[in-house]
Amino acid sequence: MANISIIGLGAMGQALTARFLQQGHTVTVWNRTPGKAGALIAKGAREAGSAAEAIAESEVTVMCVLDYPASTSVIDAAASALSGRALVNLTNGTPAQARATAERVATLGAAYLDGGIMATPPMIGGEHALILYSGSKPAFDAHATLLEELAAANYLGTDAGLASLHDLALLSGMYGLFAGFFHATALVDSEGISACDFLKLLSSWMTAMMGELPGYATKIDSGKHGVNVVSNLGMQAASLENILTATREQGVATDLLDPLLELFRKRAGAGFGDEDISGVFELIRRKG
Ligand code: FVH
Repeated sequence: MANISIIGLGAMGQALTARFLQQGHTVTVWNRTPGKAGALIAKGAREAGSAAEAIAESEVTVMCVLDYPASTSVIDAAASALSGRALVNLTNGTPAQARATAERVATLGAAYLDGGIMATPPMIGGEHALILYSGSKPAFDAHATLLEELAAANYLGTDAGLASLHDLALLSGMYGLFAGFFHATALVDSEGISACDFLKLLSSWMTAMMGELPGYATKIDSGKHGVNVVSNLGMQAASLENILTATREQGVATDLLDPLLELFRKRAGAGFGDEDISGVFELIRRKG
């Protein structure tokens, strides 16, 4: 059993603390606003009077607060306590924020692991929860068993920004899926078809289309979008034009798909209409 400190008792911090307590660990908690630890204290948590006091109680501290300005203010306030400790920051932020925090924490003599939580609070400790980590490899190796109690732990490398990069990329994929769902459902909703009824058709279609992604990924990696083309971009641009025309005719907003049609037109207009739709990637990837 380990001593662990948790900073931040929002929805996620509460779930992380509850899981560690359930596993039998000694958990010290601190939250900016007092009064949020009651249920956790009843389960055995100890409440510290400051972030520095919480950090001093344990070899490893898990921080999960709103954003990086919040986590930076905690680190500033508790700077003197960090030397020789490990800080695992599960706060959502950008790769640049994670890298800057890693540098700052290193100057304070602490090991730093950044993390991206791919789970909601009720999922913590369950089989579908995943947390991505990057930063100090020795810290990850030392605490991996403990961290695995929260969620499957996937270590991505020593660059502290990698967990955030992957986290935000996965969330981008999720929002693309949600955007497709919203647009498709609005289209059928315009004729009174319920979202729940339509979802049966849509989800099996989307699952089938997931099968296209390995082929697109291969073309993106090779830069060869003109090989093994089954459904070329020119055809798909015409099809997307139809979708948007029908969308307008049905009185539905086209906002979610307009930018995609712009990219299709641009790529086809540049002479790549016979190539695969994966070529659109060349318009959005980082140049140089
Ligand atoms: N909840 C979720 O579904 C997602 C799942 C994926 C990961 N996210 C990220 O986790 C971070 C915390 O999210 P949360 O759900 O716990 O958020 P809240 O319930 O709103 O709690 C926020 C806590 O942050 C504390 N806090 C805010 N500002 C400060 C500050 N300047 N200094 C210190 N602490 C601060 C706040 O304290 P208080 O308002 O009670 O005093 C809460 O403890 C987040 O990055 C998600 O993106 C969650």
